[in-house]
Amino acid sequence: MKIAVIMGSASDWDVMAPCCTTLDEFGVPYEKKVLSAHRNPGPLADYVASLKDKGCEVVIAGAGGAAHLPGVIAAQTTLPVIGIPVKSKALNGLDSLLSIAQMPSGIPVATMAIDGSKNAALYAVSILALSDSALSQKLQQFREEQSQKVLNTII
Ligand code: RP5
Repeated sequence: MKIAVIMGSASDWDVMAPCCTTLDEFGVPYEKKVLSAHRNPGPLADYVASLKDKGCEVVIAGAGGAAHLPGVIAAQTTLPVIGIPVKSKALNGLDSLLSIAQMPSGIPVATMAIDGSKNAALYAVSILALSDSALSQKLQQFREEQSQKVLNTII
């Protein structure tokens, strides 16, 4: 697998599903896991430690509320980590967004939009495409098709 998709709770799945669908569309092998930074700190650490040996090159992590999951993962690996702030009930995801975006200097997390899991997949694909010319061509084709859809829109 090339990408680990980690979410803090099964309740995040509806938001994370478009990420997995997009990775499927690009044919990128990934593994998805539910692991909470605060409920499963030990198993999370073990899983993060196992990623490089499995061939993982990018981690995508979605969490809501006090969304420390992406930062906790980034603290334990030099793999690039992409964070998805999941919309929360209490604060509509502003808490998740700020928790993920405001990482202290030294441990970066690339932060997507609230519920922006499709873009997380596309960003991960663009990282992998740097060293995979077939994937790079697929990404270019995706962009061209997306552009054409807009140009073909009749209102
Ligand atoms: C976070 O708390 C999860 O990522 C989820 O977005 C939120 C609520 O989790 P549950 O209480 O539904 O398990 O850790």
